[in-house]
Amino acid sequence: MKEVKACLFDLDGVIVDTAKYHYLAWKRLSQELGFDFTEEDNERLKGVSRMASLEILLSIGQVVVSEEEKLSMAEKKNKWYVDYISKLKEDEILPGVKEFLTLLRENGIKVALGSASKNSMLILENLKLIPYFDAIIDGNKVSKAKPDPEVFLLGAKELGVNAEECVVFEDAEAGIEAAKRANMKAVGIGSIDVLNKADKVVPGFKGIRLEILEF
Ligand code: B16
Ligand code: MG
Repeated sequence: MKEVKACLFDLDGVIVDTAKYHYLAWKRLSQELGFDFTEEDNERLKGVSRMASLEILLSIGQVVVSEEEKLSMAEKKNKWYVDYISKLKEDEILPGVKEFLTLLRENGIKVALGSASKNSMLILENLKLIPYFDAIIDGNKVSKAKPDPEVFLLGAKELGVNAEECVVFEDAEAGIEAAKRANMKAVGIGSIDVLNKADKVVPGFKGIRLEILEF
């Protein structure tokens, strides 16, 4: 491939495991609605936008509500979620992430966030990671959810690089698809069984070197 000029990172599941806090908040909502929501069910919400996640949750519980009620449920869940992530500390950054971000900076490779979350600024602030990013693209800036490539294309645009010069790090299938549709290389963080459409898959960032960017 062309020389790599930028790396784009998903947030939840790549930089920090916020999925557990999403789970606790969705579970609380399901209990209020009178059904159970399991950790296995929660897998279906990874990388999915807030409103789409609510739709999945309601379908699991076979609950039918008006659009207005959906908005107030999503707001309620978000308040509980924000309570959790307000307490996030730097030690929750996933192993090796900070070291890899530092390595990229030292080698002149630009860094952007490409997340579906509308809470990404709060999370990055609490993790003290803002200075590591040259651009932050999140759920507040895009209208189309992954697997649409919008979030990553906007990232490349804000960084002033071409899509073919970007590598995306993602933990969700929809995110890998978004990267491929954007004409970028995709590194899956997690298991090859789930992320088999990625160009490479690694379990995490611990010990990762710049060679990961060679394709
Ligand atoms: P919020 P990512 C995604 O983050 C999460 O994986 C997904 O579970 C969540 O519903 C979505 O953000 C929206 O988050 O409710 O905070 O706006 O993986 O794209 O970084
Ligand atoms: Mg993710």
